[in-house]
Amino acid sequence: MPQMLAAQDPEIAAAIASDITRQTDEINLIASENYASSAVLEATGSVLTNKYAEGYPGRRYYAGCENADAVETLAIDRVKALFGVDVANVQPHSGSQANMAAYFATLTHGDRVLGMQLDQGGHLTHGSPVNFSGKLYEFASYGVLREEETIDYDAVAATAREFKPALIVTGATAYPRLIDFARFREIADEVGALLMVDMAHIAGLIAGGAHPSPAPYADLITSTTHKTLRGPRGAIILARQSLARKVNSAVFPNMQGGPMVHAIAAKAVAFAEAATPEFRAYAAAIVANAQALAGALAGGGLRIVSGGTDNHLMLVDVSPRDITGQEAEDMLRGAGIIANKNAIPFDPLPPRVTSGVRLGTPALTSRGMNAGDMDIIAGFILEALDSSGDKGALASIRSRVKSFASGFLVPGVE
Ligand code: DSN
Repeated sequence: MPQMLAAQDPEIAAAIASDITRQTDEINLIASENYASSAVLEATGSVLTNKYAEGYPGRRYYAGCENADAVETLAIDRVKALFGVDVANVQPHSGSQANMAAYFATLTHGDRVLGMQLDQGGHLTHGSPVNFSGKLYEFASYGVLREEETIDYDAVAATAREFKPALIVTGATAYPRLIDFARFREIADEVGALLMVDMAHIAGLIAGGAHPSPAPYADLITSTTHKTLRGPRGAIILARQSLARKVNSAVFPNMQGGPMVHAIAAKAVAFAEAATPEFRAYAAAIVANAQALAGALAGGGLRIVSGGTDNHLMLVDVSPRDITGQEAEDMLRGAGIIANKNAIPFDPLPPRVTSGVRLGTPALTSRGMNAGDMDIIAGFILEALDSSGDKGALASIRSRVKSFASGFLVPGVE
C-alpha cells in the first residue's frame, strides 16, 4: 500500500487495502471487469493527472502540452494499428460518453436509430427510454430468436427496411455469441444507414484475434478500455477517415472539456500490451475458460442461454434451481464469488430480480486460471446455488474459495 496515502489519509488507504484483500480472496466473474497491469496502474496514477490539455496533439488551448501531445499521439497510433482503423479518438472518459459523442458525430436530434434491446443483451445507451439515447433520438430495437437465443438477423433486416434508421448500432453487454458484422453491414447498406459497433465487451478478444473484427464493416466503433482490453477505465472511438473531423469535434469541444492525460497514457500502455503474443494467448484462454465453465455448469443442471458461449461470457438461467437471479447473485456473493444478476431473453421476471446471472472469465483468466480451474469454480457455484442461502454452508464455501483464489496473483497488486 502506498506509504504517503496511509500516513495522510488512513481512511481512504484502509478502503484501498481492503479492496486489495477482496480482489485477492474472491473469484471475480463480472464479465465487464478485469485487472489492469502494474504498468497501466502506474500511468493512471502519474503526474499527468495535473495537466489541462484541451484540444488535440499540436492544437491545444494551453501551453506546456508537449508531453501530453507525445502521450496522446502514441495512444492514437497504437490503437489505430491494433484494430486496423483510419481514425482514433482516445479522449472519451467512459463508454457512455463515447457512444454519446458517436451519436453527436453522426445524428441530429430526433433521428432514427436501430439498436439492440437492453433486456436481450444491449446497453442503456443503445436506446433505453431512461437514457439520453432514448430521449434524444427515435430508437427501434431488435433482439434474439426465442428458440436459438441468437440475434434474429432477419428481424433486424425487416425492422431496418420499415423503420429506415440513419444509424444501426450493434454490440452488446450480455450476448454470448459471435456477432456477424458482415450481415449488419449488408443490412445497413440496404437501407442507407451508417453502422456503429459498440465493441466494449469484446475489444480484447478482437485485439487478440479471438473474435472477428468489426473494422472492415463499421463506419464507427466505440469501446471502453477496461473490460477484456484490460486497460484503465475509459473509452475510445474509432472511425473511417471521412468521419474524423465530426468525431473529434463531437468529443471536444462539444461534449468534454479537458482530456484525462493520465488515463490516455494508461490507455497507450494497454494498447501496447494488447499487441503482444502474450495477449493473443490471453484472449484465446478467456474464451476457452468461458467454454469450460459453461460446460461444467450445464453438466451440473443449469441452463446456459443459447446453449453455450463463443466469447468471454455466459448467461446462466438459474430458474431450473427454483431461484431468481437476485437470489443467485446473493448466494454467490456469500460464497465469495462475485457476479451480477442479469435478465435472460424473454425473462418473465423484472430487471431488479431476473432469472439469470451473467458470468465472465476475463478477470480470472488474467490471474492465470485455466480450464481445469473452471471445473473447480463450477463446483463452488453449483454448491452455492444449492445452499438455499444457508449461512454456514456459504461460509464453508467462502473459506475454500479464499484458499483457492489466493493461490493466484492479481495483476497489479503482486
Ligand atoms: N456496466 C457495463 C457492464 O457490466 O456490462 C456496461 O456498461
